[in-house]
Amino acid sequence: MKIVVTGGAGFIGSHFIKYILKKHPGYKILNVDKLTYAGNLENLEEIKDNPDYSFVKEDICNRKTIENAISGYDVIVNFAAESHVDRSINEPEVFLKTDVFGTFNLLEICRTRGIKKYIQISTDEVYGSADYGETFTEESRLNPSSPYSASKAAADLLVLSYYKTYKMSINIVRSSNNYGPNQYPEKFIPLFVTNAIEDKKLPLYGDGRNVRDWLFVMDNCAGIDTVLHKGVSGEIYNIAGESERENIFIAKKILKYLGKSEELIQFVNDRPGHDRRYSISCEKIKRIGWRQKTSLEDGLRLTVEWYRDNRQWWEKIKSGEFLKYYKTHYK
Ligand code: NAD
Ligand code: TDX
Repeated sequence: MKIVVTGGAGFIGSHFIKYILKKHPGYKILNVDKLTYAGNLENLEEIKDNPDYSFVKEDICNRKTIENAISGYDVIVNFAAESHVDRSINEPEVFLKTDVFGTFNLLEICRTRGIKKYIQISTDEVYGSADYGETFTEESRLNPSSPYSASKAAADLLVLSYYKTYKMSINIVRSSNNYGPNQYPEKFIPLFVTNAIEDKKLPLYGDGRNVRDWLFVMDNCAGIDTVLHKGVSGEIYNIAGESERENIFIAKKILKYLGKSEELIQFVNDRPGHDRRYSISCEKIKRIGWRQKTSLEDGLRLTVEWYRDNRQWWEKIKSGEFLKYYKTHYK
């Protein structure tokens, strides 16, 4: 199989590329990534010379170059997105461009160039906040809260329209919150782990009791691989971590693993429109063979150890673009 992965230099995309090359020897992967602040070729260092892997630096909004590069490929798996909710609140425009128009562009490329299959990497955030006791299935209504999740929901609807109108073979994968090595340290877990290592405060939004469902990144990659090979065209598949925890629980766990004081936790102003809880059912993807392998306990410990042992990876990031952004918006 010849797979185009867009956004493959980011957190989940880079793990997916490494996962596929290992699991399916002989598969070819072309990574198309604009290398925004979140794209990092260091994430792919170990496979950069693999003859089955190639890379093109390009924006998914630019049709021409991508059309030429992807000739002969079977499938596009679209990870490329602006992915951070807080940034979407401060600077929403680029979310519309990449997450909506970029998706449209890739769909048009598939339609006009006869690419056999398109997989959209979406998110549980498109369902919006779940009440306590409520769990969303793939049939639940879309009710996004932030410009980020609204742009992802818009993209999902476009993808579904290409299935209905043009009979294109598509799938949509909606996963819960991923965590693991190589996640950009603006997201909750890597921000809190790296701040704790540096003895900096951990800024916990609101009352710290918002609930997220944590999924180890490799389990998500395995789920996407399952959909790639066994997904029924036109279908949406949720991938859940089945590990819902309040943010304060995760913060305390991180501090415990690192042997740091809970006094590092600092309650700060809440995120506007902050979804209280995410909860999705993953019974449908289980029916086509996926099972989670890594418990939150094991995954979180491994993740904390990775950040402790790979300071060179995140120190560069935290002193560069990230610091500039943080100073503009938070100080
Ligand atoms: P990330 O921000 O780490 O990586 C995004 C990648 O996309 C980067 O390499 C970036 O350079 C690239 N990119 C951004 N704009 C681009 C453009 N216009 N053209 C080409 N490349 C572009 O994101 P992530 O956390 O790895 O998320 C990947 C996908 O998974 C996203 O679509 C996101 O919505 C979805 N998702 C993420 C999570 C999560 O917890 N991280 C959960 C559910 C779904
Ligand atoms: O500094 C922080 N303090 C804090 O309390 C940050 C960055 C976050 N939080 C809270 C907000 C959320 O309740 O932690 C929780 C997780 O926050 P994020 O890591 O920003 O993730 P979230 O907003 O849940 O969105 C993530 O999951 C779904 C990803 O960023 C999305 O790309 C994905 O679609």
